[in-house]
Amino acid sequence: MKSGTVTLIGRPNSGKSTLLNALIGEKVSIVSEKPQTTRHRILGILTEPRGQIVFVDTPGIHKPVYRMNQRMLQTALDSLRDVDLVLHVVDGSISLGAGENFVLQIVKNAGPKTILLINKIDKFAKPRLLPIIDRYSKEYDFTEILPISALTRDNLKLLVDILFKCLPDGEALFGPDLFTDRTERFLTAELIREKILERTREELPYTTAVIIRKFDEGERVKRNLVRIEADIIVERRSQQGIILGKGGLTLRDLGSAARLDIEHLLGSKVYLGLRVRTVLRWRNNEVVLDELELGG
Ligand SMILES: Nc1nc2c(ncn2[C@@H]2O[C@H](COP(=O)(O)OP(=O)(O)OP(=O)(O)O)[C@@H](O)[C@H]2O)c(=O)[nH]1
Ligand SMILES: [Mg+2]
Repeated sequence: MKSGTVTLIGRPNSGKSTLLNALIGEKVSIVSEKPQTTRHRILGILTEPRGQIVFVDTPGIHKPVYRMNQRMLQTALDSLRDVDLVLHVVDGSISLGAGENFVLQIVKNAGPKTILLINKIDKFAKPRLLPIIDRYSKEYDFTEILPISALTRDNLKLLVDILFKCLPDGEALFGPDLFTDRTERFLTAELIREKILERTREELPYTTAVIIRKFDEGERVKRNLVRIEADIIVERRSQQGIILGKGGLTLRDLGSAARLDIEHLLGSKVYLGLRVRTVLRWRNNEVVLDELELGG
């Protein structure tokens, strides 16, 4: 049996969480078209007869301004330690700038063997690939360079085969039915945040957080019902209005979309109560960041 830990690292929006979900076959980590979606270290566990791979999704590497972002960067950096392999995920459809160089430096200094994944090949023409491969192979001796599409699953089977080959022999770390280390409560908050990211623009995705106030499973067995109450945190009063929308329509709409996803996750009916609350400068507030379980 093979067993090992594999960390996904890269710029925001490069497709790490999409890849994690595709590899696991479950929605473990939320995805959006906005950068800085993932804020935590999230495990996705793949168990097969040939062994177990524990994938580690991380926040995209970016210049941190607020304490929240410093914690996110630290979380990503910490996730490179004591792992068997690193997957450096690059968005091949956009030009490579200073941000990518920064990630490359981190990967170079990290220690574990690294595979370069050039993602989103469904989105660009093949001739783009060669210069990217050329540039990266000059910079670092990657164990492998593999073009993939996390969205269309191109080359993912091959990737998993390569990973199982690279990983050491060992016993599985987690039970075969477990696909993440995260609680239902955490995943619920994330699903609500995902719906906010889908429906808001400009600074809202960055200034919003979700805290679960109540996760009542008292009627779960008898009535197949879980009662959940959550606070949507914003930084300014004006942002409260944006989340609410005209006549509360935006909040109602994102609430029902989130509820469907949460019901799917829990396999039960869900009552979801949402409240919008302003907490000034929460992104620099250590107490709030602790409550949100932001590492670093
Ligand atoms: N066309 C295409 N889009 C992709 C692919 N992989 C991811 N995306 C899209 O890219 C966007 C970002 O994906 P995420 O998985 O959230 O990216 P991430 O690297 O986890 O981003 P952060 O959490 O912000 O670091 C989403 O809109 C995805 O649908 C791909 O292979 N092809
Ligand atoms: Mg992500």
